[in-house]
Formats: sequence, structure tokens, C-alpha cells
Amino acid sequence: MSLASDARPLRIGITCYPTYGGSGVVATELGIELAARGHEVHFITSSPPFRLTGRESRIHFHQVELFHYPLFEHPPYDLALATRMAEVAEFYSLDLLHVHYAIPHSVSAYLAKQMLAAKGIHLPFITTLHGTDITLVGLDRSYLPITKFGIDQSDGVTAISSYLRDRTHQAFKVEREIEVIRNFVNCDVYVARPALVAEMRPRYAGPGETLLVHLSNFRPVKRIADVVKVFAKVAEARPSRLMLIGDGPDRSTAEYLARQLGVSDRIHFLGKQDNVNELLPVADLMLMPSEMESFGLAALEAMACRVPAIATRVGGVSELIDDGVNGLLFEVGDIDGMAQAAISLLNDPARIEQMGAAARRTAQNHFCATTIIAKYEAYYRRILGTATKSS
Ligand code: GMT
Repeated sequence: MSLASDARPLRIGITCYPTYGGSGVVATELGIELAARGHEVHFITSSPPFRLTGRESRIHFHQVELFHYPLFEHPPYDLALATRMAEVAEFYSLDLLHVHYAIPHSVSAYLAKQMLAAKGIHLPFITTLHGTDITLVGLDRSYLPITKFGIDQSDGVTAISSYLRDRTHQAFKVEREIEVIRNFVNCDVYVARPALVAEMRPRYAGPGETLLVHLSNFRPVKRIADVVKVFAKVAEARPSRLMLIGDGPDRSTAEYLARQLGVSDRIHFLGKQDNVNELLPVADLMLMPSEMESFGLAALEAMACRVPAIATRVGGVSELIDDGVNGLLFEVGDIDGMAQAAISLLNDPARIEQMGAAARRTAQNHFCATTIIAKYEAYYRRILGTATKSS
């Protein structure tokens, strides 16, 4: 018995980390877009993905329940996930599973596939690599062999940038084909609406003040201290404010540093926010000084809203930001360079306007959901062996 079929709408299981983080955002937005195109989407996750409203048509949510037994120091989530994947796939006749972030999702999907194979059911699975699953966590010796195994056993593997594809081939000695399908943004949702900007902006910046923004999960890789240091220099040169959206382990470092540098009263710590599409367009400039970004989804979301980013030349960022055209790139830790660039850009309204327009064009021409979702659909059909010449 096979769950795969022809060109009818597909039944797709999606697993991701449902909390705040780029991979969960991409997986959730992908599910929403696929459902909008008529596919049936089943999220199989530990809690509801944070961008789901629960009111979308053709989207179902299946929670992975963890059984806590005193013997378990760490309840085996990977096994509970595999069990739920197999159940959902069988009960709802899924065509395929699409897991985001290799660890442990690809291995749980492999187990689910084997469990169903024992019943004569074929369940292909696709793994999308997002970044730290390859560049950080996956390289740890305790995870490397099993991450490589999960990648090798996947029926299809995609990476969110060419950089990440190449890095996976090198670091994991993986020889199989990896399809590059870059991240996307819904350009109708992430768009600067003048009326909304006019209404929202006075909440965050006064007349004559410029407004910078940073959005992340506040992990060390994001270098939040650099964001605050760059901002402090900008605020010294001209009246400015900073919106910090998100939360995570380095938030208190940022708060402490802001006090040390005397700019805490100029920074809005907004915490985790759902509708970042309403906040990003309000800013003039984004700061993304990360140690590493395999793609840099936050920059893309800002760019779609006509907000250019000052970012670091790392990982896959240069596949998104064309230095000097739709944003600016610097070496990691170049606080002075980033601050000076921000100041001269903010002092030149025509140039920042031009860069913002180029940023929006990049999002529209290369990274819109309309373009990228079609690539995922075609890839699904290829893996299922149901591709037609036109798909
Ligand atoms: O940044 C992380 O800690 C992991 C991961 C996540 O879930 O947010 O981020 C990665 O995936 C995003 C979505 O594909 C990419 O935009 C980020 O660049 C990537 N992060 C890194 O490579 C550090």
C-alpha cells in the first residue's frame, strides 16, 4: 500500500520546533501557504506553532504527548514524536512528511517510516536543513553520526541557501543531492502600509528621531551586545530609538549593556511578538550583526517591508543582501563600521529610501511565497514520483 498519489492536492505532515525561531516560522508559514493552495496540512509538534491562529482551513494540529515516568531523567520526545508521526500518517493517509531542522526530526521521521513499512505502508519524508542543525548542533560528536544518518535516509533533502547545502556536503561528507529552496515571505502580508506606519510610528519614535530594529531569538549567535553597541554609537550621533523584538538567553545581557552605555531609556524591549509584519515597517533600518546566519529570515521580513538591513557577511546572508544595493554587509564584530554606515545612511534620506525600495524589490522578485511555495510543491511531486512535465 502506498500513500503517494498523483496530481491531486497532497496530504502533508509537517514537523518543526513550534516556538520562536526562524525554522519554526518557515515551517508554519509554509503549512499556511500550502493549505491556502488546497493541500491538507497536518502539523505534528510538541505545541501549536506560534504563528497558527487555529482558524485556517485545511490545517490540523496533532500534539505530541510526552509520558513522564520517574525513571526517565529525560522523557524520550524523539520516540513519542515518531509514534505520533506514524499514527497521523496512517490515520489521515498522509502522502509525505516534511520535517524542519534535522535534529531529531529526521530521525523520528525515519523511525515512523520504518514502523509503517512493517505494515506495508510507504511514507516518504523530506528534511529541510535550516542552519544550526548543520553548523552548530549537528557538528557536535554526540549528534554528528545520527544527523548524517537522518540526512542520508531522507527521501528528499532541501537547504535554505546554497551556503548551507555546500556546508552540509563538506561537514557531513554527505554525497546525496540537496535541493536549495530559499526562505520566503508573504509579500502581501509583509508590506509597508503607509496608514499603519503613520499610526504606529509615534508609539516608538518621536518627530525627528530615527528608529532602528532588531528581531531574533536572542541567542549568542545573534550577537545582541553588538546590536546595543552599534545603537549606542548611532544614538550619540543623532536622536534615535531601537526596537528589540524577541526574547532569549541574551536578553538580560542586552538590558545590562544598555544601562551601562546610557541608552536604556531609548530602547523598547518588546519581547516575543506575533505580528512582526506590523512592527517592522515602522523602522528605518534593521541591525543583524550575527556570528552566523544560514539565510537571515528576519532581514528578509524587514526588506519586504522596505526596511534595509545592516548585517554581517556570514553564511548565506550574501545570497539575500547585495552589499550597497539593498543593504550593507560588514565583518562580524565591526561595531564602528556598522555604526558609521548606519549614521551616514540615516543622514541621507534619499539613499535609505532607494535602498529600502531595492530591498522590497529583492523580496518581491526572488523570495515571495508565490515563487517559493511552487518550488516546494514541485519538489514534493518529484520525490513522490508524481511530477508531471509542467510541475
Ligand atoms: O538560529 C537558530 O538558532 C536556528 C534556526 C531557527 O530555528 O531560527 O535559524 C536558522 O534558520 C532560519 C530559517 O531558515 C534562518 O533564517 C537562520 O539564518 C538560521 N540560523 C542560523 O543559521 C544561525
